[in-house]
Amino acid sequence: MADEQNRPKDAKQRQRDEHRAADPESGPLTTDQGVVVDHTDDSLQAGERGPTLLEDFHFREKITRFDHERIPERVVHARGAGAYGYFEPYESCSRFTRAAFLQDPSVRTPVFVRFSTVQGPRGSADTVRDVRGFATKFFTSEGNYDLVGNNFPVFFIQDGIKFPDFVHAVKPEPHNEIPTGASAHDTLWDFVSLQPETLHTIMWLMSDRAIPRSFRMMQGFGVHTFRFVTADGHGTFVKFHWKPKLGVHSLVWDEAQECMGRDPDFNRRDLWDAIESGAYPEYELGVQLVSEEDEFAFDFDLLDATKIIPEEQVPVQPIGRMVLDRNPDNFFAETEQIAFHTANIVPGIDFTNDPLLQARNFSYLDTQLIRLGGPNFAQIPVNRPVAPVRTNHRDGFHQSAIHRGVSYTENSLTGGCPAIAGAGGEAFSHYAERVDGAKIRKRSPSFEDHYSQAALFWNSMSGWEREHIVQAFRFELGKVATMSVRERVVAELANVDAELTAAVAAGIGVATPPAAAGGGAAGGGASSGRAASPALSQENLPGDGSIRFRQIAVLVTDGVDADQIGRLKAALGGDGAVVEALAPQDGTVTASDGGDMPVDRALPTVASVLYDAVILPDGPAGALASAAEGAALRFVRDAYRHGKPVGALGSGVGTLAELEPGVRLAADSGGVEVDRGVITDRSTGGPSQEFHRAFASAVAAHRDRSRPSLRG
Ligand code: HDD
Repeated sequence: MADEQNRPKDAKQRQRDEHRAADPESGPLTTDQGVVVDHTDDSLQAGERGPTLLEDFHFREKITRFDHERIPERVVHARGAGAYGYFEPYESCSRFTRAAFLQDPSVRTPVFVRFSTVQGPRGSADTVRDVRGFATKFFTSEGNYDLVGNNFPVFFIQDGIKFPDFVHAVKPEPHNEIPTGASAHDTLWDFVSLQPETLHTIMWLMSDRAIPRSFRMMQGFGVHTFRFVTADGHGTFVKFHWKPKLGVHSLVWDEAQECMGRDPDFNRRDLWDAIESGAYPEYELGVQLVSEEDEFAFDFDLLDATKIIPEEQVPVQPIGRMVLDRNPDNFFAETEQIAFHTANIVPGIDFTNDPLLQARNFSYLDTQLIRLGGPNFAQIPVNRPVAPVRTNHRDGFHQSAIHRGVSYTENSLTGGCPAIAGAGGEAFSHYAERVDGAKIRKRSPSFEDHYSQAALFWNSMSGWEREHIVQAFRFELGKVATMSVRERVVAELANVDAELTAAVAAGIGVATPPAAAGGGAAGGGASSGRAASPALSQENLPGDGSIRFRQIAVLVTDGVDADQIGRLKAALGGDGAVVEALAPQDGTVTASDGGDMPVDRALPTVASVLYDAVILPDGPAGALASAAEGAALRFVRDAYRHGKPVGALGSGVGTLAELEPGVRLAADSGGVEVDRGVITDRSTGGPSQEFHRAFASAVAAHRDRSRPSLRG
């Protein structure tokens, strides 16, 4: 926080200063009217044991204000967490867009990003299986630009008119409001089974992409094909990609489920704490560009939001980076009241006729009107553009501007102001796309293929990713009570891949249907063509090798070598990781030299699922196992079976074998050994540089995929 005060402020931060409420330390408690209050713990009453008096304006105001604290939560994406930061382009993008914030590498544009889950209410757990929202508001010099994306590049439906149907299906069942934050129930899968267009995105939902380890470790996508427009009016189709510097990493389902109980705020806390500690999340913005001449060069329609443009076909060009470096001051004022709108665009960026996008362009404004209680929500500090605002809009609920002068165009009384800029120059002008056609309510035939890209995704997955997808389908469909729904979903899967279908069917008590001829491929579903896009596999998104703000547990007990713990903390902490000493109880442990060593946390208050890796340091072998009464044992076993890096030093290697008898240890070579993410060094004194390097690179790689327990 001290750092925050010292850093130079951008235009948005300076604007926030203007709106910050009076500092509580600057004087005594007052009413909303500024009247100083003498006492706030007893209401005004007639006599010591008498009734409360209506004239107690402080009491009435206090209770009324409390009664009115809640506003409607977002109908979707209710649970979220956000942060401020900045975006800077690598170089001028003037060749394909005139957008001012994409011109000058020396200009930083302030941003606010809100990450979210979709299905659950505001109080639901973070680590549910769900799409994650990734919405960015750029406070550009030409007005606010909102890129309201997700961590999947595709969406469940093709036309926004189906959005209420989809959301009603995925939300909890209407009669009992179960399940919270989960898609594993009949209505969602009934919808899926009847709407083949959902299938591609369902493949993403069943993959580990739907349970990210951290908002700092997931991609973001604009999903739709948008349009870049140059200063001379030339248009280029564009898809937006955010790529996290730390790589794309996920939880495994077992961990995700346990996290919901151990820390329902797992992702929110990670984002907050990382920023507080100075480990600022960073993402690279990339674009896929398609010239207008190539609009029909693909075997899918660019306007169909259930399709990606494979990166192997159109490479992603990096154009800039975004860093999130400030937490909000107040969750409600900022993260809850931020209002995104897909139609908030700036000169140089425009829409396409994607029917999903067109519907969104109506829905987001409409939803803010009800959620934020009227049309003046752009005046709420978090939403205010840093560009000047001069409109003829007036009045309405919660008007906070004191407008002067007349409010119509044209006028002669205020000198014709605000002036009309006219076409060209700084004004936004809509891209002059030629459109003509009959009014019809009909899906374009070019949107018809629902299977090829579902299969492309499946074909692009590594072995472990496929196993996790099969397990996810089995879990979700196994929760569906209606057998005919299970059967219909499996019949749909038969259009994607025969192996996938058989594996899912076998787990949910459904007969494997005959292989479908879907996608034009006889016998094996659309996957038989075996087209693959390596860019889709998380295996190929390792990140920059950094372990910034990764959480590493060191299990300690009496007799531990305190100097070794200090060296571990220095070495891994030097890489940006958080290293915590966990002991059976809080306070201190007695180190081998007889001194007290502080403990960071008591083992029973935490769990392996909250850490990325664990180390068993040198110390009396077995002491930890007996002293921790099972907490250490469970910690190490969970870490091991979840494929996390496990390190052991000196006699800690013996403790590891005692706690997890299933562990495979390499033969003692007298130095550092690495076997499937288990890094050991039986010599005393360490950690050596070699151990440090091997352990840090295992943490950066996130997980060893070959552990038998992870293979299902
Ligand atoms: Fe949406 C919120 C992303 C389709 C209607 N959506 C919302 C948020 C994100 C997305 C990230 C949360 C914004 C925030 O943090 O405040 N939505 C998407 C993506 C879509 C998509 C990537 C498909 C490509 N959405 C979509 C459709 C409709 C909506 C088709 C309606 C026709 N979405 C909404 C909404 C929400 C919303 C009801 C709820 C709260 C809000 O807008 O501000 O208007």
